[in-house]
Amino acid sequence: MQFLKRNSVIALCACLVLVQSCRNQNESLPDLTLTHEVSPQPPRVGQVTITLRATNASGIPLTGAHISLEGNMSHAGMVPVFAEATEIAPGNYRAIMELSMAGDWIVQVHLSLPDSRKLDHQFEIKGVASA
Ligand SMILES: [Cu+2]
Repeated sequence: MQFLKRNSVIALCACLVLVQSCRNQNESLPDLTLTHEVSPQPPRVGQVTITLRATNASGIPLTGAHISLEGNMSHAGMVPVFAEATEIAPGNYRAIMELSMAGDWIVQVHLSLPDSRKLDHQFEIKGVASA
């Protein structure tokens, strides 16, 4: 019995540590889901359309966010490209980004909500084909 008790105390501690590390990762916005879509697929050099959808944990659209994007290539020595997203439907944001070279791109999304909470999110557009 004593042994069981000690085990459950250890298990509880482990849980707390896990929860704590999760919280730290999402500290700024625990309640936000951001999904992205890139078209055309497969992507080509030139203009790509990036559609972002921001919702809270219950799937309610987050409206009125300001979203700016920065595209960088995976290799050094390139000038980044920038884009601003506009809200096309509640919680849906669209940006046109000009990909200037074939290869792998990394897109950083800087989102700020009307209540001034901020989130940085990053995704890749891999294998952009030459035009
Ligand atoms: Cu490049």
